[in-house]
Amino acid sequence: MHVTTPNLITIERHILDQERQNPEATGQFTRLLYQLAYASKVINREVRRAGLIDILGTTGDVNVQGEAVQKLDAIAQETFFNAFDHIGVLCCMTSEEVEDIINIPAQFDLGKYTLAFDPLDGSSNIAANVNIGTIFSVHRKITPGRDGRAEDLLQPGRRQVMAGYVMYGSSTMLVYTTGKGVYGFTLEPSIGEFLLSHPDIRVPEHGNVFSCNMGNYGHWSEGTRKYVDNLIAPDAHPGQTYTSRYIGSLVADFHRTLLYGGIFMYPVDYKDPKKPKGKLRMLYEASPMSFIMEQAGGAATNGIEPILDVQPKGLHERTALFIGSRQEVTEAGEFIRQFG
Ligand code: P6P
Repeated sequence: MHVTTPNLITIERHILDQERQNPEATGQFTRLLYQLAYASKVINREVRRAGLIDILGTTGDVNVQGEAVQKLDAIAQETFFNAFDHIGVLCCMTSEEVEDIINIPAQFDLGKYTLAFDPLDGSSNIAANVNIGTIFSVHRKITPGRDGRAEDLLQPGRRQVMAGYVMYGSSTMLVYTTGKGVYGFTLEPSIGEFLLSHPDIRVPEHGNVFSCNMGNYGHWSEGTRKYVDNLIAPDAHPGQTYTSRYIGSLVADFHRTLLYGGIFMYPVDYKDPKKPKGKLRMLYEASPMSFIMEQAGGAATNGIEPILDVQPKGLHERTALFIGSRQEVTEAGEFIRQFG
């Protein structure tokens, strides 16, 4: 009996198909994506067995954000660095876990791309077995000379050439865009391959889920508070009611918003009116997620302007983020424009 295997499209086959469609491709992108898939599988293995061997808990170190470094963070950071330092595709990197720009070791070739990444976002949720994720963003080098500089990383998100994330949840998914749509791959553990499961993801024009940490409501701007009040007011949206979902892990909250629609927001916090601050980091959280969301037909702003148009000034600068279905993000912006 002839056994037919379903037409499985691995991420490697997808990447090669994309390369074939790009006449000036040099293969650097392909190598980068291959390594992203490889590093994700290694981190996935560590996340899956974290509960079984003693790698939960913290290393005792504190990262540049002042957050306790979870052991899995450290493993994920090392895994990413070791996956990319030698492939001759990057000129420099930046990571949530490392204060300064990460240079490519002298013994390795330099390439024409930069990589910004959060090796394990949402790690404060690890012990509770909540979905966590890896986020990455790629730009082309723009400064002269071979060595990467901060200016190569500090580019508006509109210039990204690739962005994506890996979510370690009930299944492990890798979602990415290179500016030609958004593709989702699900890891088939028995063969160790990411298989195309979500070709051309599109976010609904409107969704009835809003996602934010209501514990911060008292520190938001008047416009943000009025927007949320309006979402839950009984007669504000005839014929539709909004429901609230908040996981507290960006990749998980974002992934649900991408697939189901609605809005995820982490507004500016005015606890200290003289020093309003965002929480999410621009280079390796807001910018890549905004590239993906716009590619899927959605929108992403800081409440005032598109995230992708903002010129970053610091490797770890933070921002407000309103991201999701075009209808909800636009409405939030209208309240903030009107009420501040
Ligand atoms: P809060 C995780 O630490 C993170 O950076 C994002 O993954 C998440 O969206 C946010 O912080 C959650 O912040 O203040 O609601 O716990």
